[in-house]
Amino acid sequence: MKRLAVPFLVILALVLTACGSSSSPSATSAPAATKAPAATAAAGSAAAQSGSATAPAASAASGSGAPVALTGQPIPIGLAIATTSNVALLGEEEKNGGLLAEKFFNDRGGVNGRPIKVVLQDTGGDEQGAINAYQSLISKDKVVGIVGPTLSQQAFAADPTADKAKVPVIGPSNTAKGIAQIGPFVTRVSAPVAIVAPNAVKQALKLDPNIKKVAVFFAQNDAFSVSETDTFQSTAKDMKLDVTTVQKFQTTDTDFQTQVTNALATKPDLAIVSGLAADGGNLVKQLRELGFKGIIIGGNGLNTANIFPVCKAQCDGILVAQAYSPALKSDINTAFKQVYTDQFKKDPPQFAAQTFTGIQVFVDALKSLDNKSKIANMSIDDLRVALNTEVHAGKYATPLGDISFDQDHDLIQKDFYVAQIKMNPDGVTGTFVFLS
Ligand code: 1QQ
Repeated sequence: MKRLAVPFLVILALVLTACGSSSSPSATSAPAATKAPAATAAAGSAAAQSGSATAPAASAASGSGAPVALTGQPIPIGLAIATTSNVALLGEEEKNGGLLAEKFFNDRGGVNGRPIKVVLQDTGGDEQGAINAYQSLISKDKVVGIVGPTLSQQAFAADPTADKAKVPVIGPSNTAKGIAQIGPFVTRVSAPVAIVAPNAVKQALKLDPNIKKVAVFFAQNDAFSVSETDTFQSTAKDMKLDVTTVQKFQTTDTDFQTQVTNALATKPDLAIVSGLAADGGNLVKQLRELGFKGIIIGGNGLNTANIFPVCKAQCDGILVAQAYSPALKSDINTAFKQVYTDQFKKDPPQFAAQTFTGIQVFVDALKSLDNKSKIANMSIDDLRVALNTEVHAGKYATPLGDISFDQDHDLIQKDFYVAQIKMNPDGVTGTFVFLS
């Protein structure tokens, strides 16, 4: 297979290049939901890399009732994530993990000898962009399933579209409460914040057992941030900490002087920030600039090295709970880590690992489905429905550890960690150092 797949993909790439058909309509038309000047450069560089991998799958153009594809043609799997707007600070790592999965699994024989094609569709940072991307993947590319979108805020808007069309969705980074409840075709490989986030508070208390007073900040226009702050606030109360203030902001905000000043007046020992990368990074920066010396916990929206250009040296010390550790010992994680570090010269971050895992779950489920009844003989509609059932029923050995899905088709995952950002003396580069 290895020998067959590579020339085939090369030919496919040449044909697509010659046809000039690699553009992504929703990429350009989706309005950006978030804008923050401090992150523009970083978001811009992420955007500049996008668009190269969108290739309409030649296989399934024959209408929804026809067999999904001719033998030997790649199986299209959608990847609907943000590669433009400030949300690309998070989506860029998902793109890396998702596209790497295509080659990784094709090098290992694809789906019982048939290659997959990961069809990347940019969602931009807002809800409508995600809906557009889904519609294009479902109707034009005829994907068997979708890994996406980047934000829970987008999932609540776009996943119902896939659910109605009976197209299975696996959320790579949708951690808010209620994602699996969107509908029977929606699941995720991103553990909910309710399970992941409390680990960061426990770690903060280990580092400083004298913490008593907590200032909490959250982005009120973002579903994940609202869900995460709920978890952080109840964890703090469960641990007998005093939440002295709850400060709200918007993911589009760049100036947090008012919130920070209000919070500092309550003399907190710990600050907890639930927002996205650009706003969250700027808020951390301003907390330090205005004199906050205590520990800062960043939520999942700050879980990327792409915040380094935003908060720079002031990112140092931020604690972030993790649903992935590059140090996990397993065959699949060792192999994944190897190919990732070969390509990107650093350990895989959580969002890359989760997106890789989303593609893997589809590949593994397609294989086991094909072993039971040949998928080449199925209509695309039947295949999507059967694949959804297969996804929810399976057990998977992934870079995130062993995972499966519960009776509500939500994720079951065992291992969680906490990392701390360590900035280098240059104030620009840094790493996530795993503490537990
Ligand atoms: C969500 C998240 C984001 C911070 C992931 C990028 O966890 O929206 O659910």
